[in-house]
This record gives sequence, C-alpha cells and structure tokens, in this order.
Amino acid sequence: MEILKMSTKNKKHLPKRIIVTHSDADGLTAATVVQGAVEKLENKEFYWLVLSSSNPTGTETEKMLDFANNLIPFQFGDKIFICDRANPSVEYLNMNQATLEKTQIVFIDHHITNNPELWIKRTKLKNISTIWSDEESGATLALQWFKEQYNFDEKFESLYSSFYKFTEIVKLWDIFTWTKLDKDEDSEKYFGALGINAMEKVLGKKFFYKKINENMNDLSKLNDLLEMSYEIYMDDYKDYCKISRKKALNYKFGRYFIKIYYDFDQKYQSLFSYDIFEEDEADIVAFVT
Ligand SMILES: [Mn+2]
Repeated sequence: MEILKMSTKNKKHLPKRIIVTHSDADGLTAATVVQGAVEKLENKEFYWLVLSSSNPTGTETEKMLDFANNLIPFQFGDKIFICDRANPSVEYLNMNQATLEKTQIVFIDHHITNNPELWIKRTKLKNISTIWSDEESGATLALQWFKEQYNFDEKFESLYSSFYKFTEIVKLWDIFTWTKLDKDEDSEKYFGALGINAMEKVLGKKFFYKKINENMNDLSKLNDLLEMSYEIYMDDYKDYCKISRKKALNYKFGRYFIKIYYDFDQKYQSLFSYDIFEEDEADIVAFVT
C-alpha cells in the first residue's frame, strides 16, 4: 500500500476526502479524476488521503479503510471513494456499520466479480452509491460518475474535456481493447494505450500520479514523457523477454496447453501474455510470484 497524498495534520479537523484505489494506470487515473473533480466542483478545503495498492483484493481494500480510519477516525461529512478495486466484504461493511454510516461511500469499478448486484443488497449500509460496467474502465467510470452528478455545472465542462481523451486511452489499455486497433490507422490511440502503461511502469506509481495531477488541465503536456517512457519500457521488455521467454514450464490440462512462469517481472506480465497468445503458443499463461 502506498500513500499518494496526505494533508498535513493542521487540516485534520476538516471534512475528509478519502480515495482508495488500484495502483495501476487505470486506478491512478481514476483517483486523479476524483481528486480533480472534487477540488474543482466542491470547491472547499478538505483533509485529503489518497491510498493505492497493487493488491486488488477485497481484504486489502478493508485494510486500506482501516488504515484511513485509524489515522483520523471517520466523521460525519467525510466521503470515501473506492476505485478500480474489489469492494469490502458484506461482513466487513455490516460489522463496521456504525463507523462507516457517518460517511458517504462511492464505489467505482468495472471488474466482473465486484458487480454491486452481487453484494449491495446484503449490506445494511444505505450510504453507498455505485457505478459499475464491465465495458468501461475505472478511469472512464470515475469521469462518468461526476458527469451524472454535475452535468449542469458549468465548471464541469472544462474538466470533462481535459480528462475525456486521456481516460479513453487509459481504458483502451486497461480492458485490452487496444489489441483490436490498427497500428497504422489508429496510431495515436494504439501507442497512447501502450505508452500509458509504460509511463506508469517506468515512472512508478507515485510519480505517475504526481505528474498526471500536475497536468490535469492539459494532459497533452505529458506526450513527451509518454513517448520517452514507451521507448525505455519497450527496450527493456525486449531484453527481458529474450532471456525469460524460454523459462516456461509446459503442461497439458485436458485440451488446454498451459505455460507457467515463476518470478516473471510483474511489470511485463500483461504485455507478455498477450504476445504469447498472439503467437498461439499457449491457451493459458500463469505467473507464479
Ligand atoms: Mn481497471
């Protein structure tokens, strides 16, 4: 778990805005959309706490909420945004009902296992709003959620236009629809999607978050950084694959051909498994770390 933003102690009497998110490009962009939108549209001073984790499980989400509440206990007027990651379990929500009821919770996600229809009716909490679609990404859903709330606010228009293109490209990467694009015809989108992933991996989570936050009014300023990251990442990726690709353990399970890799660097896993499928070398790729 990383702390991406934390206000100073002298602000702890203020209402809190807490974001817990996934620490990939999608989760970090979703958190930036939330932070940018709240700052512009609510236009008040808040105590900010932004946490991210690469562990996407519900148990980890619960740990992040516990961390936030232990730091400064939740109070009436606080808002919690859970982005691009699993919901806390119904048992956790009900057990902590008295504490969580003081807040407003916004759940923004697109993973099929977290569909609110699967869990929300079983919780006693009445203060959870949700937006979910498996055809979107965390980043695009975050923008959509604010659009639904602030559609008629004139301040929202500039915010929407500065985030729209960037979040769409993040989505292309995150739900892997970039693989359906034509490299030459859609080159801006194609390399944008790969570049966003590269930028998160090359810069690291904290610096990626910092950079998109600093430039949220004009994200095209990040183009140079994006191209540079892409070049570095792809060079490293090629070198890494030359050595690691042969280290697979091959299995057959029924009619499926499975490749298992031990200790394969996490930052190349998505792209690497895509390459394996493209070349039809396996039906299933598994990484054990
Ligand atoms: Mn995502």
